[in-house]
Amino acid sequence: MYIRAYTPTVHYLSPPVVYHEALAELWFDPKSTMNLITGLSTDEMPFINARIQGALIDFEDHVESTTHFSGWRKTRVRGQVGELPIASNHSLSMQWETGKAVVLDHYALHCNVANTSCYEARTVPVIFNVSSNTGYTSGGQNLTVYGHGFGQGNITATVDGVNCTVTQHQERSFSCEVAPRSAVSVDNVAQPGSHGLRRKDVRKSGWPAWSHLDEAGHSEHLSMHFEAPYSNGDKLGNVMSGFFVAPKTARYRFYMSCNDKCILKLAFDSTLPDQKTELLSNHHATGYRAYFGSHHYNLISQWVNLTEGEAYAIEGRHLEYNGADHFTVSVEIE
Ligand SMILES: [Ca+2]
Repeated sequence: MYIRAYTPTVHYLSPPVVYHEALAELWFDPKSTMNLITGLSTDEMPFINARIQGALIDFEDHVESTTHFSGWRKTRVRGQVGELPIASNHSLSMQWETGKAVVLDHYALHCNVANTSCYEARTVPVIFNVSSNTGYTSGGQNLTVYGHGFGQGNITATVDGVNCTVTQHQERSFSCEVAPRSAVSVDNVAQPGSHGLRRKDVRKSGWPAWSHLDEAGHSEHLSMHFEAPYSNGDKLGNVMSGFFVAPKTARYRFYMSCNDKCILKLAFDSTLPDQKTELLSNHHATGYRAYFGSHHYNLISQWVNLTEGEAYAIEGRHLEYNGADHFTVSVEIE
């Protein structure tokens, strides 16, 4: 096979679904191109830029003129997503002095279960804050929602299942009027909501333990897929929790990889989110997204029967001592 030594390749964006100000990692291979790069000024990067559709990814805090990317292997760079129009399908690009990188769509392209919608990157609106967390059953309250991505309109808003009629919208906020509700909202019950998982980021000064993951007072983040940020530090842990909504009534099995240790739990009964069963437990460091080849590790679950539209509580727990770290969970539909 003929391989173009000076054509870098882009593998994928992780996560592929992003929102304004989200951090994302672009995985690529510079091939031999780094060998051609000399004499960069201090405000330059080894590559010229990377974009999601037309919009630049901001690498200012993550890449310097002296940053080295090893060739002929998959490497990555972390950046912040800028002001992007909301769209279900954006393309990725990465510009080098030698030209544009080739985007490898057998890695980069993601599709829905029906294979009717595919994308290299998808942008979604994000909510950062709402003007009130409480209201009245009589309705009529005017609510302002702050975030990004509301400029295009076409917004359907509900508050605890009740319609909220949008009265005005702009890029960073929209307002809506809450309809009456027949009863007071139920409190302290886990409820499947919008896309993504809650990621609790636990940092310790000493070696982390499983019990530390249940302590209060750690930062929380929205994760758009079941993967912790790659190479995120030492002496840390992650708890990733949310609901898996089965897209079809079928058998599913889950895959897990991590460095250093990880556990995956699933509630087989969608009405009992607190009763989770341990699906996978791995106490060995694996390669990044490396589910295969380590047959003595517990990385692939048994098949489980799940029902279309049901939301099953799922939770991943991860510990990192030092050195490399990563944590990924994937799913297969039979
Ligand atoms: Ca490690």
